[in-house]
Amino acid sequence: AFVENLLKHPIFLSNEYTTKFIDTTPDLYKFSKRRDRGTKVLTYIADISVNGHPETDGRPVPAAGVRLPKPPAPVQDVQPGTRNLLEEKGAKAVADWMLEQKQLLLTDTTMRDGHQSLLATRMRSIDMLRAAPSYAANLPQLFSMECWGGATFDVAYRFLQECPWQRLRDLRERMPNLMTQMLLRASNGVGYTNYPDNVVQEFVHQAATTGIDVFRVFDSLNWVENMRVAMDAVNESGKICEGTVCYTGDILDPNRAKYDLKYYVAMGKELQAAGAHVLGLKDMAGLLKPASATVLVKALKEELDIPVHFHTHDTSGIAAATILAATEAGVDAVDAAMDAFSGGTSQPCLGSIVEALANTARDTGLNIERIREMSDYWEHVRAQYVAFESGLAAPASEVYLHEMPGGQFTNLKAQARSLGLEEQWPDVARTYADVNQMFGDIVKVTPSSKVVGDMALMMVSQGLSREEVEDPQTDVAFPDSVIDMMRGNLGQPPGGFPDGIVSKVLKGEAPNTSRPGAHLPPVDLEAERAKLSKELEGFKVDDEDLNGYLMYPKVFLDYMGRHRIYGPVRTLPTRTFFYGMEPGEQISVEIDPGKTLEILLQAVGETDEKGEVRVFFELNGQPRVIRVPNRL
Ligand code: BTN
Ligand code: 3PY
Ligand code: ZN
Repeated sequence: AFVENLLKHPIFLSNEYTTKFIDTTPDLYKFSKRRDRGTKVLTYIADISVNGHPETDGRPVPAAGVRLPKPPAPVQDVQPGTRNLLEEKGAKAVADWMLEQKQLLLTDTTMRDGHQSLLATRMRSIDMLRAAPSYAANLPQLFSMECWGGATFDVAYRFLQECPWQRLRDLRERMPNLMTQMLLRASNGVGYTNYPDNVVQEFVHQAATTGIDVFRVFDSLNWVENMRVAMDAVNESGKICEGTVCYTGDILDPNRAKYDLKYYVAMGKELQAAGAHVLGLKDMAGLLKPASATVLVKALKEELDIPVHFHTHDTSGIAAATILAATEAGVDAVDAAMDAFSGGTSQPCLGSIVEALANTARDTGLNIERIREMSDYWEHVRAQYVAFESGLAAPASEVYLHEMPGGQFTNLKAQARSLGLEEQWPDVARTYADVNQMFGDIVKVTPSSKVVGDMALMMVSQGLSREEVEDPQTDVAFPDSVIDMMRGNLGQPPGGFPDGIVSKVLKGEAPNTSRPGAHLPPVDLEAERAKLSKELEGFKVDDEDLNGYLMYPKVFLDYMGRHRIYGPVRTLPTRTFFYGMEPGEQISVEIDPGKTLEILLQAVGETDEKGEVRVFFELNGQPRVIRVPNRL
């Protein structure tokens, strides 16, 4: 029964989050269609003020003074940046320009991987959008702003009750001179499974239309065959295709010969031939050591004609040394997070890299004072999200043992805690490494990393060793994600999965070793649009909505259901969104450009016999009473 429960545990069901409220109160859903947006937002504030937000319940609370942080003032008019070059001369010209530059080019990851790796991806659009104009004015030398894709897409709908497309559109508008960058999981889109080819193509075209300039495309098993559809779509859209190799193992360790220097150079060449303008070198766990970086970057620079863009995580605490080694070896661009969002499972510290290279041949040209101001803003933003801090207090050399990606490390720790396995964390880490070997030593990055994590948690919770799992005599109930991967539904790792584990997991069923997209029938897009529109009672479904629905049907529908009740809650200050308001508190909320609501919460009444609470507001000076159920 324990296994049953474990496999049915919400985390295994890919974090599906059901809102009991809507399920049990369908009337409210219908009723809400007719309400105005102001009333909807008041309903949300009333509900959270009375019942709290389910996601911050029992978690640390921000300090009293933390309200709406103020971004640095723009110090000059917006100067031309990389985006202008892309618009004027095209993707190839940007790549050529990168090769000609002496300075190290920097991507700021704060708005994507920074908070994905430190705050469980919970940063809300309002905190990004307020900073965006200051980036455009004060830091026009940045190579790009990583601000979209990866886990941010579904977290926006699922947990933040906002539309990821709108976030992108708004950011694009506020940073007209800077290239936006996204992380795309190739055939897995921004999801956890392979999608039909036309779904991937549509998604890429929409992302390019809404505002992405640089697409970092990777495959979670480093299978180039599985990346072509996405890469071709990027190239068709005229945007920058950063074909990416994921780094694992250690090229200098003779015991990890599967992923040696030759392997990476060969994959780099394959990606160049497949149409990559830039080679992404994605070290998602932060395993590339300084000495290995020297060798690897030098080889890639010698063997390839395209620029190299390096991404790493500082989990081990040594990533800055690796960045400097890569810089010395001639890497063209690197990723870093603004100081307040750097270090630990996130990227290394942007300001420190700028300082370290000042007055050297690779001086970044970025203004350190502008960076400090920006980081000060981010520090205040981060303080609003203490509920989502992982509490990782120090660097962890253990990462070289388990090889968990930065974004997974703290997540898996939290999952282990919620399963009562916190004490056994070292065991989880060792088992994660064992599972990797049992699966044939694979690249571990979303979604393959989730599969390894599911398996490791299952083994530790049941006290199963690798030997027992592999023993044909023991009966093992494998997690669905493991069965799915062994069937070939995520594609193939180099050399394939080991026969023994495949037949044990599939109980003799034959796996599929060809590209999953080759046998997934295309989706009839207009039929899906019509179906969705019907489901939403005639709502006009635009291309962005359709693409969101195709990635995550249930998540999208749940989002739309809540949207009808609560309206544009993305415009609320982060403190209000997660904690509601205190009696006597007043906030300004710009629900549409130029349309601001002044909201004062006057008092919260007693719970009546129907179990409802009346919450008393003033909205733009007019009294308003909102009734919400007391669900505590
Ligand atoms: C989400 O589900 O995306 C985040 C939380 C929004 C849920 C709101 S909180 C008030 C109301 N009560 C629920 O149980 N759900 C909604
Ligand atoms: C993602 O796919 O979300 C990642 O960040 C992988 O590193
Ligand atoms: Zn990363």
